[in-house]
Amino acid sequence: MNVAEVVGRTLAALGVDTAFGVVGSGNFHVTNALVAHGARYVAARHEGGAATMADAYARLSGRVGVLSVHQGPGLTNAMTGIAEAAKSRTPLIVLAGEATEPRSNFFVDQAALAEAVGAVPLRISSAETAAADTAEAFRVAREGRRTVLLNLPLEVQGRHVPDVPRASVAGASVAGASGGNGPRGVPEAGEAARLAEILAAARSPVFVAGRGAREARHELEELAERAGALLATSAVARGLFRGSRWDLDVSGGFASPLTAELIRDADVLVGWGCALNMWTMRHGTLIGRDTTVVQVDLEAAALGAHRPVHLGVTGDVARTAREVTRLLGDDTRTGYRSAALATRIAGENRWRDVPYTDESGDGRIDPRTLTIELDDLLPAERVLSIDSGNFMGYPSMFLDVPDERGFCFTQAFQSVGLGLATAIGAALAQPDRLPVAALGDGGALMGVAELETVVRLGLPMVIVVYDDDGYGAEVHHFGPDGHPLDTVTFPPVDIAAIARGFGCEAVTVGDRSDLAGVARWLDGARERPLLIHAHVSRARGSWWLEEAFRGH
Ligand SMILES: Cc1ncc(C[n+]2csc(CCOP(=O)(O)OP(=O)(O)O)c2C)c(N)n1
Ligand SMILES: [Mg+2]
Repeated sequence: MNVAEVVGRTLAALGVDTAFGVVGSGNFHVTNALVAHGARYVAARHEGGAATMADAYARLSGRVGVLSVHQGPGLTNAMTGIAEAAKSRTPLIVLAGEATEPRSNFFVDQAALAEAVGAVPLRISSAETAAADTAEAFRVAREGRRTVLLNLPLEVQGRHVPDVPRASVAGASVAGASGGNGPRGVPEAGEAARLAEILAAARSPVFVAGRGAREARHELEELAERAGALLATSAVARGLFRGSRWDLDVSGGFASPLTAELIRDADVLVGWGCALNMWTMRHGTLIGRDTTVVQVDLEAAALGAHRPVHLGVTGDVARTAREVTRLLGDDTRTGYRSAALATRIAGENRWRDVPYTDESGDGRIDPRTLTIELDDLLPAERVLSIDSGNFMGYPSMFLDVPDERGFCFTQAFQSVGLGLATAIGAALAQPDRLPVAALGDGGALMGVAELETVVRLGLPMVIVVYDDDGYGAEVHHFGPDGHPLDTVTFPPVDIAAIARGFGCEAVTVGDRSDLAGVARWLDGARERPLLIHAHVSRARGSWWLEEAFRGH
């Protein structure tokens, strides 16, 4: 057995069940070894797509993701997706062939590339250490929640490895591959006691749960019940409290007027595994002047990193919530939870409950109307993935999701073009749900190669393209000041025809009645993916866009 085979075998033994990539000579053998030992390999059409598929798959399956790329350009093509994964602390292993000879065309400093985007560079250094190096990469990815570049030098890959007993390949157990977020941090007693005191005295507490709280719904709901707290999430944790009467949905730029009002009126705001960054807190405007702000995070360095907090608690979210619940005792406080407020939340909290004037006309549908109609048409058991752009607030907030595994938001790097690949990874991680991708025309055309992947995999996906013939984000940002817009506007493209060329079904939507074609597809066998090419009204920018540009 050679080194490449040992790497593939070791990862499969550690529980890796799916790998994404584009195969060239430098990752051919390692990819085949993964397959030979039971993993599924998903071929993408561009490494950028493959990286984001692996990222989304990891996020929605709770497993360590694996990406396999050729040395040099295979890796550079994947860099945007790797940066997104690294910023999101996705446990991901990037297997890359590596040309170590500087005269090679494929040579580039791969370790430096990884470091530049916050990924951890590691290398298979010898035949003797191949299994241990691989297990270490897996450990760093899973336990440290890091994106790891595991370089496979070409001259090492083919070396013979004296047979390694199977038991020694794994530095971690197979079951660990589907485990949670890694080490479980116990909060320091004084910090937990202080948080209990603050909550015991709170009149209107709100919890905001972020990525680090996605495994802790139960614990947070119990504590919120004792404290009388309302529940919100950051965008990446959207859906976590779905079904609760006290669920406010997303805090931040996407928050509905009622959600924003209730968060602003909180006397205590607790961020759980949540950065409390400019997005989630709308540049701080969601924090009232007298609000006591608390942050709970596994990593001490995260506390107060984005804004000052009155109390920082270093600890695992579930553990900390359990401990604070115990300290609060059996009393249940009313806090923020009045019957009148429950009625308001039920009737006013969703964006679709907010009245608006439909601006459809001249062959263009109002994106709000389009999305509300789709919310009614599409089955509730869905997994929703969103690209970046002016349009993104509409699907993010008007399309409901069943829970936090029904929403995939690859926006830490704010890159356009990741949406379709995100939807593919999400679909494979949640195969029992209808995958829905929401894209702008810019993002759709940037990532269009992966339509072939959707068709080839037989995914029953609905792809909604909000087409305004341009980069709406830029048009609405610069247009009002009279700047020329020729660099950000484009002639119409028949995206429906392009989709049919790839083997999708497609409907073109210019007004509400065209959505009958969507209903027909849903009632049919759904054998081919459906692309909905919607010409959307473009007279104004979306409500959250101005917010976004304040962060530039
Ligand atoms: C990779 C990348 N390139 C450029 C940008 C800058 N950018 C932000 S939004 C946007 C427009 C995207 O257009 P589209 O997908 O059609 O969405 P729209 O804004 O029109 O709704 C661009 C180019 C970016 N964020 N990421
Ligand atoms: Mg556009």
